[in-house]
Amino acid sequence: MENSRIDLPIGVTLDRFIKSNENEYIGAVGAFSQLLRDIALAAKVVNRELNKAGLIDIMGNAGIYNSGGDEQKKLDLLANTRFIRALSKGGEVCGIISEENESFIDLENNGKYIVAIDPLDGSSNIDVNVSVGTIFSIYKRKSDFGKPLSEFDFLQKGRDQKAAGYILFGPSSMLVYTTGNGVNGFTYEPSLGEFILSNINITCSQNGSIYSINEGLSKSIKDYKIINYLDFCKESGYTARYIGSLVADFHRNLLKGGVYLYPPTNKFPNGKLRLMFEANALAFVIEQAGGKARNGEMDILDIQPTTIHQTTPLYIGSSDMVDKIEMPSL
Ligand code: P6P
Repeated sequence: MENSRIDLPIGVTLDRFIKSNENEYIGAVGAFSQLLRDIALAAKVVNRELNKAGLIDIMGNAGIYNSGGDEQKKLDLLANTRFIRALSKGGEVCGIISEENESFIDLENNGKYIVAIDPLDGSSNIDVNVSVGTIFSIYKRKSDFGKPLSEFDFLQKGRDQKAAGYILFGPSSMLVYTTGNGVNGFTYEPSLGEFILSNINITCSQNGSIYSINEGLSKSIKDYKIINYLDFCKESGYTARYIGSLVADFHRNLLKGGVYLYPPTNKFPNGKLRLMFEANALAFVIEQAGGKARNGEMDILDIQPTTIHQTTPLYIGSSDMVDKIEMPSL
């Protein structure tokens, strides 16, 4: 589809950008625009709470565990509540799946859209004031209106996403998203309470020299292609950068070129990252920016999910770097 985007200058607000490009969202009649606004609203609320996390008792563990066995942080639960509340009130969403909830949430309304969300990824870093992020995917409902939702509505391939993106809560907070027509970034201006267009049509360089992996896992990686690739990176003098927050590592690699790897390990034989809550959204963004996202055998976006919380190996970033990872011998 030719780029139907209306070119807008740096400095316009997210609201203006969404409104000006509403024609992209076929059949949206404003519903899709409102959904994007609902996500931005929740992001502003979470941003405010993260900024004062050190001052009020919302850090640390909540003493409960999510379905993936991760100990939930108080801020995980707080962010989850904020996004679910904003999406529920907006009325455009009929169902939600969240990394923090075991099963899907049927909002029992006639909303057109389904949202998959990781409300606060990398939250183990928040207690030490390191950047964290929210990752979201938007799909169309598949079942007929008026019928109860089922897993069928949620287990959609990443290729079927209508939009996807992330919010990076960092030195400055950013919302980066795509609707399948390029990738744009909006920087949050707290004094205005607005996300402002700051990065137009972001593209990921075809190659790069930054690789992101938890090197502490090296002894538990069995795939020789990954071991060979890590040796290649070191022999090539690449830079190792690993923040431990996927959104932060992904965003740096998107802007500077690079690749993030989370291969199968002894502890996570199918990979650690969630297909529906992390990999699919970032795979949509990276492909729209000219990069690649693979699981070692196929495009992430072509994986047919079988369970809501399934995990996947993830190799994502500059296309030439991702290609090299899968080469049998370098
Ligand atoms: P490890 C955070 O828990 C996360 O999901 C990603 O944000 C991050 O890249 C990865 O896991 C870190 O995992 O095993 O290196 O601590």
